[in-house]
Amino acid sequence: MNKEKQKASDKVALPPSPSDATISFGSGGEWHQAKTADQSDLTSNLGVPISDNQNSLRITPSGPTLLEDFILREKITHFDHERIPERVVHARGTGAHGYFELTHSLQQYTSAKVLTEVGQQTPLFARFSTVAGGSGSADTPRDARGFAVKFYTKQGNWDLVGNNIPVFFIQDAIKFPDLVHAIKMEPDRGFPQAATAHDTFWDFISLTPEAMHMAMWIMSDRTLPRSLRMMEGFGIHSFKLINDDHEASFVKFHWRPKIGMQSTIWDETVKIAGADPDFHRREFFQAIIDGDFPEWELAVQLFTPEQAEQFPFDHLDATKLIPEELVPLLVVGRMVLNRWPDNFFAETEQVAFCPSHLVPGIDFSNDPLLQGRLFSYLDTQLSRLGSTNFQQLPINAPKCPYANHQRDGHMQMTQPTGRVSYEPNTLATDSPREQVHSGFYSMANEENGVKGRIRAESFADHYSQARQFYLSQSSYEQAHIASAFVFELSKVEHPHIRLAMLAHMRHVDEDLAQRLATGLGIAQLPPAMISACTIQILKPSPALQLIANMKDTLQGRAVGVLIDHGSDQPSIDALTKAVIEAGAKLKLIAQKIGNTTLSDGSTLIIDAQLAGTPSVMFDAIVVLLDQTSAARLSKDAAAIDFVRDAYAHLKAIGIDQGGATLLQAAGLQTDAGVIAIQQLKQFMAAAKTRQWDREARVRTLA
Ligand code: HDE
Repeated sequence: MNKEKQKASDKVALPPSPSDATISFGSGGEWHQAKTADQSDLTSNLGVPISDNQNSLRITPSGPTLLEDFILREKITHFDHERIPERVVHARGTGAHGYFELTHSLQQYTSAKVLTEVGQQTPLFARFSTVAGGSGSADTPRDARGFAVKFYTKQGNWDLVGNNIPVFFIQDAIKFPDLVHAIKMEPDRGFPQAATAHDTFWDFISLTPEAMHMAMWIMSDRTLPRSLRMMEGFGIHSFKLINDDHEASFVKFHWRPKIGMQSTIWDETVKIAGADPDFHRREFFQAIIDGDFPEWELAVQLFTPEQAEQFPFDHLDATKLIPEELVPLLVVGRMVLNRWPDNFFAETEQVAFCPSHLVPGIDFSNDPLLQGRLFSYLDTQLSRLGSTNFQQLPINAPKCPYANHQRDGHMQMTQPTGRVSYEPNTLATDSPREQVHSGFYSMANEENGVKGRIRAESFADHYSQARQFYLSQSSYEQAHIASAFVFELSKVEHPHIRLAMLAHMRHVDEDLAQRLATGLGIAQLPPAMISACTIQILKPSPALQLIANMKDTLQGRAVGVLIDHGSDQPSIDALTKAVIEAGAKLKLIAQKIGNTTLSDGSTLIIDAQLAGTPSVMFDAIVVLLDQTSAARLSKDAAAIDFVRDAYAHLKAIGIDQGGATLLQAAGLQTDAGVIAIQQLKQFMAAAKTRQWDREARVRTLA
């Protein structure tokens, strides 16, 4: 660049944003923003007004930038430190504010006001997450989902930090770092991201018999939720409830989605990850913004220590669940999420959940996994948020009064007054004191016996509930589980790992083991793994199924309608009305966004472009085209994929004659789920579910 040219370019300031109406140009190409009445002055962090936020301080247009420019340095330094360490696990997440309303008092069991004051609304913040991926990973890998709720109760914060699966991989906290290292990207190559389909994960699982029950759950469609508001949540561990008389009972917590559970299927999930990596986050955001508030029931399973003695498993073992048929669920309240955070970082990122955050009337059990978690979360917050004062961040601070003598530390935000910072004292009679009667009470347990690194014998049964889970599933779900195992183990490079998994599966179900062997091209099953105890024959539990427990509703779901110029206006009208009445959303898709002219000459605004909106984004589709458009779209791969995928993903497809032409061009047969749109009622009924019977015709399952 010659000197003349360089000088000219030095003078060119950044172009103004076209959307910003307040921008005006000064002489010589510089520009400044004229302030409107509702804008405040731009200042440094110390309140110094800033006159130029576009140019750094330099000597001559072609000279160096000066170190003296404290405005530049402050801005860049702050920017350099914008990121905090992401969560070691559960890094990818999304959260929302809401409330919990108690509908049934547990007064008999607990003194916790949040569980005894019927009608009381307790504010809360909930965060949902995947476990394995980094914070920038896609929303829809096959993974357990975190389900963490922070209740800001009158008696302090209570964090119920659970998952969408009622059991866990391991029994003792000391194994957690190994599990997580095995699941995450392999350390030498830095992949795969957010996936269990790799050697280190299955190597670890194959050497960890206690993980077999969880392995069945994660290979099921439970790990492919259709929406965050369509999944269950579980506290997993047993906790204790303690009443006013200091009597204890055990409790397990369950969240049940109001609109029921729904899952995607694997091929669809993989395609969603490409089409919209923010699929869950976006859908959740939109539901809240639209006032379609996600809602769950909170239910409890209550049981006495004496009842627990009779269970055919140890409830302190987090790899076990208590079947609902054994201890029924009692619904005690509901959670409604009705406010999106103002700022993702300040709230969703900085929220710090700790299972050790309990309130009076609730206590821990001796579950060794829970016991380890009581240490881990506080410790990890110190590393992530940098200071013991993370509790003072608005999202973490209690909403009830709080006071103590803890002082100072990094980033202390409070400014206590007075000379007393200890207790007891005589110098400040109004300083905080213990609450002997209403304060947190730890259950007076008698513990005696030998100290050691102990695994209880009652924890030795690793296969009975894994078997019960598998045998409780419908044939479609069993086929999905078997196919997921085959998919994952086919990605494993070491054959001995596959064989070890088959050796475990023989205890779950011989037929399942054989299906996996066939799917993996293994001619002969290996001998079964040695089991530390006799495997029990437990009754199947229908409550563990997904399909049978889906609700007969289209609420919260989405119907995609492919139209074009000339599409039939009365059909679109009738369909729109029916979908909205059913509590679902309807999206119009066409080759181009903008306006489309319909059969009657009226125009409609298109919601989304066909090439960028595959049918995986919807629960059911409709194709309404005149014959000219149908002929044109029959030559468009995006349109062919739209219907082919919907068909392969077992969705209801509504068609008119043009739709039928497109289906024919895609080589699809009609079946009970392909419905003429004149039969609107029939289509709406089919849209609520998947066409399970179609599956055997469209895909080879294990
Ligand atoms: Fe966590 N887990 N975990 N975990 N976990 C974390 O805490 C840990 C476990 C769960 O949205 C970390 O703040 C140990 C079971 C959720 O912010 C960390 C053990 C369950 C979230 C941690 C477990 C969970 C976490 C990472 C074995 C289901 C996300 C960042 C003893 C009941 C919460 C953080 C959010 C997060 C440790 C096992 C659920 C490192 C040591 C079992 C939902 O502290």
